[in-house]
Amino acid sequence: MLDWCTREVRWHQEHLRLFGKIHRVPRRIAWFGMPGVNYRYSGVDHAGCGMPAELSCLAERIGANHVLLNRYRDGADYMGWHTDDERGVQGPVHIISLGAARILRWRIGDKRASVQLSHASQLLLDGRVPHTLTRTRRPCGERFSLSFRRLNDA
Ligand SMILES: O=C(O)CCC(=O)C(=O)O
Repeated sequence: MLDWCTREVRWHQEHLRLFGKIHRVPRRIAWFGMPGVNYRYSGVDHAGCGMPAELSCLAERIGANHVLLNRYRDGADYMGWHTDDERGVQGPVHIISLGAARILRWRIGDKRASVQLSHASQLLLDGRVPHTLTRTRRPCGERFSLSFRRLNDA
């Protein structure tokens, strides 16, 4: 799967508009979903055009119909604080990690916690919980995350 992510997946550099300014998203992304399934976040559509064979077995077992892939090229790539409770998301998000280990932090009320996501680990996350994949200054190889979701069909 790591090899497939590195060699076969077509990665995109996304840009988001925040308070009228265009920002480069600090990671690369790709997505796959069943036709008719759209994951919209930060005002951008990520519509499904089919699930590749490499993901379909896992997606079926998890009960997901959409997968967002993130590519963190090194420790400078990250994902800021956010929730995954957009309209149409059903159940938890399943995050599978590949490659370098990175820290995911979350907060519930005033309580904060973190976990190291190592290669081939799976994390189930309640999408209402704010979380972040932080930057790191220590030397760090490439990491991929595959986040599987069940979304309402269009
Ligand atoms: O890369 C990660 O593990 C975090 C992924 C994530 O938060 C998301 O896809 O919403």
